[in-house]
Amino acid sequence: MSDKKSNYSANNIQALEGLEAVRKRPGMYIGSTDTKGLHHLVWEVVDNSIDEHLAGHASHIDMTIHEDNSITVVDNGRGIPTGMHEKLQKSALEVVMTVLHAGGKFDKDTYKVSGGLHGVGVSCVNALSSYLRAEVHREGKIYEQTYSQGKPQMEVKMIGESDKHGTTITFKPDGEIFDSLIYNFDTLANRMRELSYLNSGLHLSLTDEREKEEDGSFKSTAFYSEGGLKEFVTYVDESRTPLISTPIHVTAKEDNVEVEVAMQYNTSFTENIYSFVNNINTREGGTHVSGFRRAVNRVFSKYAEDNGMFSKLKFKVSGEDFREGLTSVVSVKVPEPQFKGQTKGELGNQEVTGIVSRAVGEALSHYLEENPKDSKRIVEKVILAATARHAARKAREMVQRKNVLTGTGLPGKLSDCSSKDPGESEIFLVEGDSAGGTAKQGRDRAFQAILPLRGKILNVEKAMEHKIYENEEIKNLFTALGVSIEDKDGERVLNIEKLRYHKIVIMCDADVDGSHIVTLILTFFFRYMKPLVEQGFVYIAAPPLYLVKKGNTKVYAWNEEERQDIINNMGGAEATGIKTQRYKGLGEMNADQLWETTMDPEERILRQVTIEDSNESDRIFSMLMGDEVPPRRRFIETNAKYANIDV
Ligand code: 0RA
Repeated sequence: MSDKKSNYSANNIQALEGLEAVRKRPGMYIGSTDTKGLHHLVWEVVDNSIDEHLAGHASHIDMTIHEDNSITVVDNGRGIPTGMHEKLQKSALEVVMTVLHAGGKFDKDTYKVSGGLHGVGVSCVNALSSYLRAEVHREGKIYEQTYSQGKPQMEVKMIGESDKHGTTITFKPDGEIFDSLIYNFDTLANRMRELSYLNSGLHLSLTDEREKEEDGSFKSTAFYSEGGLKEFVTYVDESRTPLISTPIHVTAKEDNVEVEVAMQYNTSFTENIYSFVNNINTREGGTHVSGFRRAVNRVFSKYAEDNGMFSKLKFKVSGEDFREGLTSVVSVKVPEPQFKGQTKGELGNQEVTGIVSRAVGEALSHYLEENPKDSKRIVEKVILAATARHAARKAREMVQRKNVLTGTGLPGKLSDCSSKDPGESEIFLVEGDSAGGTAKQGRDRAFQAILPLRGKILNVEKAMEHKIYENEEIKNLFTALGVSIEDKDGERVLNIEKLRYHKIVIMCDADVDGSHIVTLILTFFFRYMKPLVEQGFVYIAAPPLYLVKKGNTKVYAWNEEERQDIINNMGGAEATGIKTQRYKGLGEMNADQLWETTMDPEERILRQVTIEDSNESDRIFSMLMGDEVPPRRRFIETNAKYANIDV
């Protein structure tokens, strides 16, 4: 067997299960069969290619979306082994592609790091594809095998000679399994950009054969980062004003755990931590994030105390104050990660806390010693944060105490529903008092509450925290919803135990001003009530744009295409007694119309707000609502053709 010399032998593969299990319960292996699951297939393949990069063998990963929504991933790694697997008497390639859990994760020594959350192997992708073709360039030869629903359609075949090495996988997701088969360019591109920052030195490209540019070439994009996470923080902080000249960058390795951290202070008031374990975003943080925070608190406290910088303060500086306006990316590579938490998005390995804390602590201490000017700036900002937090807390307590004193504490502007069951209750946040009045008449008061909001609510991206709690509209929101912010070990947490409605519906005009107001409200939810968004309680109402009338027949249309269809169905051109009314605002509808089209659960369209990609959402919010104008203009120019920004 020709694989003898390499450190891998085909026999290391442990045969586990057949692929029928995957087709029977796909959700168990890839999470879901919606578009999320569809995209998951791509990352399963790419994970393997990245592992080749981490093992020092691959420098390029090129992805193509074909016209029929099949995907090709090409890497220049070692190539999947093709030698004979003695126990199974099959080519290793066939074993990797058709036996569950076999792909790449045979034994711990073959790979330093293997995909954490994904890591179910390319065989899963094979099982869930109507067609898959693997091409391997290895040891001077080209090999091929094709499959259908995971079953080989031929023996592994040698089809030519090659002086290259690597693996090419083409697959078409199975329509019997997935609800949607359409790939989203931006979803793939965003993750590839992230992967390029997380794996410096790796070239990634994406080509979309479904779309042509003006010059006739296919739409495509490429990512490459030399500076890694240092460039990542600069990218996510594009719209914020930096406080220090360059990001602080930490790299270290201890006990086979690799640590890379980059941090930048900016003039904003929010903390942004992006954390990753083996390239996978850990949304719920975990031991690596704890280690990072511990080091930041420890080192900055000591530095400020040693230099007498906190001596005049009348209150304690909390951990949160050290991280206000801090954007950081914490990435660790751990050989055997353990994930826990609701969505398995939290790292559990205890040993990692100390390793990250030591690495970051040491690097930060050095940094503070060597950069006295920047260090002083940071500490001054921390003192400002502590002072502001002190003021915010007082403002918050005032608001919350007042509610207790005035009995129910519900805002006067709220027209509440009769039901007290949050599960069936809805609240409509309506732009302006007049539309609020119409909504109040039109609603079903049994389960629908109305809270009118004054025109443009405060832009929280630009305001100091205590100003936010003093704002009338925002106070009303907190009390109407029944949620409050509490201090827990010096951290702010949103208490939603007493949430009064499980549907919070933002209802604004379908015009430019209306979408601006939606964005302002969403920014507020994203920054101050994120758990409500994460748990799926926030929705956007979609009022119709047109009413088409012919005699006594009235039909609503939500876009131009629908309007045309309706007109055609009514028997032709507008000129024959058919009339179209364009609704510019909610105010132009009467109560019955608003109920029929926008509020009636049987008829209405609600868009649920989800945080598909938390990092990208954060960047977009800070760009749309923050200080810096050029990135905002660029964003609006490039996205102008999409009328709605779907968060
Ligand atoms: C099994 C073993 C080795 C590599 C791979 C699988 C592998 C899988 C994929 C999937 C896409 N690209 C890939 N590249 C490699 C180790 C090979 C060795 O030790 O020579």
